[in-house]
Amino acid sequence: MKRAEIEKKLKKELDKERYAHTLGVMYTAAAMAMAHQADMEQAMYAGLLHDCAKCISNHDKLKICKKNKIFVSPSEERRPFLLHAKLGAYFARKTYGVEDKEILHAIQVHTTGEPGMNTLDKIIYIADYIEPNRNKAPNLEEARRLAFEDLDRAMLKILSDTLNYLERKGGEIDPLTVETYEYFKEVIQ
Ligand code: DGI
Ligand code: FE
Ligand code: FE
Repeated sequence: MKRAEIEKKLKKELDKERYAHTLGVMYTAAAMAMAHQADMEQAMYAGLLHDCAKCISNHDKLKICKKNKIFVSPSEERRPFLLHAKLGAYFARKTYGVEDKEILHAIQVHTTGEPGMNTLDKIIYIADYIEPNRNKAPNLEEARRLAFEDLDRAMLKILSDTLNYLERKGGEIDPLTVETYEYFKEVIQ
């Protein structure tokens, strides 16, 4: 599907704020791709589709995974919202016709991250956090600056702030989020 077609369909699938966020991530990812010599088209498709499964109910998320034999980890079973990343990759392929494995992977890991993430994965993870409609996270200014200077340092900053936030609010932390944080700590040393 062409990007314009996908945009039209997503506008119906997502609520207003989520759609605005989606466009914000798409254009932020495009700018980051320019800054880091990455593929701009891939960044735009991944940004546009990263939250395509966000507005499905938790009940339906689990149902769709079981029906299609998509693996659900114990952590995802307890917090089905995490599945919107995995399901996003699934629908990007099934419904929106994306075959590019790198785009699908960037969508798949956009919420927890993953050790060994590649440049496109990092761009989407970071763009999701810093796009212009976001305004609640602490240290956004620093994350926004790092995003265009050093992807690994931006990842570490965002992961560390996310873990702090989850600890404060008592949210259960997915093992993958911690592993990703440990990975970037190693990378930077
Ligand atoms: O879908 P978005 O809201 O655009 O962004 P996202 O997919 O990165 O999800 C953001 C939320 O996910 C944010 O509130 C932090 C939360 N999150 C990230 N890793 C974990 C997590 N929540 C829990 N409970 N456990 C995690 O490991
Ligand atoms: Fe998301
Ligand atoms: Fe998002």
